[in-house]
Amino acid sequence: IQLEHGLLRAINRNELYLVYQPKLDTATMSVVGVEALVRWQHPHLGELGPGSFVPLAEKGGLIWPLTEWVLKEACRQAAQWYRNEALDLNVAVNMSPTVFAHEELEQAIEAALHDSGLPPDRLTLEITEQSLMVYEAEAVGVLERLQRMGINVQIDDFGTGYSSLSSLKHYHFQALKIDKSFVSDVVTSSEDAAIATTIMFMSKCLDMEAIAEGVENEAQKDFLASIDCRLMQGFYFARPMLPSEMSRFISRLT
Ligand code: G
Ligand code: G
Ligand code: MN
Ligand code: NA
Repeated sequence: IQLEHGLLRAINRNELYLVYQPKLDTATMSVVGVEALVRWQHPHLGELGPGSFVPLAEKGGLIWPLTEWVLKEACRQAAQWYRNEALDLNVAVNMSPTVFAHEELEQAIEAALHDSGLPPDRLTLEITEQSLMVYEAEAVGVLERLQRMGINVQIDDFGTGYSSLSSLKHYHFQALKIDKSFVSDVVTSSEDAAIATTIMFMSKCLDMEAIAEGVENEAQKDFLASIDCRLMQGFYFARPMLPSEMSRFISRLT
C-alpha cells in the first residue's frame, strides 16, 4: 500500500525511467526495434524493477497513469533518438491487460505519437494473450483501430497464456514473441525444442514474424537459427540499457 502511494508520486516526480533492450535480426546483426522496460529509482529503496511495482499498480488502479507515462516517454525517446542521433528505432511498450478497458487508451496513444512526432509505424504494443481474453469485447475494436493507424502489435510471452490459438484466428499480429521459458532449455529439452519449432512454423503459416526472447547463449542462438528464427532478444546480445548507450551498442554491431 505504501509502495502504491509512492508510485503516483514517483510518476509526477520523475522517479521512473525507461531502459531499452534491443531486438535483433541475427541474420544481418541489425537492431529491428527496442523494448522499453520501466524502472523506479526509489528515494529510499533504491532501484526497483517492474516485478516489484507493476503487479501492485495493476491491482491498485495505478496501471493507467503508469502506462500513460511509459507510452509518452517511450515515444518521446524514440523521436529524440531519430532527431539527435539519426537512430530510426521502433519502440515497444508492454501493455497490461486491464488498460484495454480504459476508455482513454486510444486517445493517450494518439497524444503520445502526436506530441513526440513519432510515426505510428515506429510504435509497437506488446500485449499478452490475457488481454485478448479478459477484455475481448473492448480489445477487438481498439486493436483493430490502432493497427489501421499503422501501430504494430506483438503477442508477448506467447504460449504461456490460454487463448493463444483462438486469438490467432481473429487477429493478425505483426509478431509472436516466443516466451523465454521455452527458450531457456531449447537446446536440451526436446519438448521445448518442439514448441519453439511449432511456433516458428505456425507464425510463418499465418504470415506473422516470431521473436525469440531470453536468448542467453550461443547454443540457444544456433538452435533458433537452425529452425529459421532470425529475430532474437536476450542477454546474449544485450541487456536493457539507458538511451545514451544505444548508439554505441549499435555502432559496435557493424
Ligand atoms: O525488466 P524486467 O525483466 O524486470 O520486466 C519484468 C516484467 O515487467 C516483464 O514481464 C515486463 O513485460 C514487465 N514490464 C516492464 N516494463 C513494463 C511496463 O512499462 N508496463 C508493463 N505493464 N509491464 C512492464
Ligand atoms: O514479459 P516480458 O517479455 O516483457 O519480459 C521482459 C523481461 O525479460 C525483462 O524483465 C527483461 O529484463 C528480461 N529478459 C530479457 N532478456 C533476458 C534474458 O536473456 N534472460 C532472462 N532471464 N531475462 C531476460
Ligand atoms: Mn515484453
Ligand atoms: Na515476454
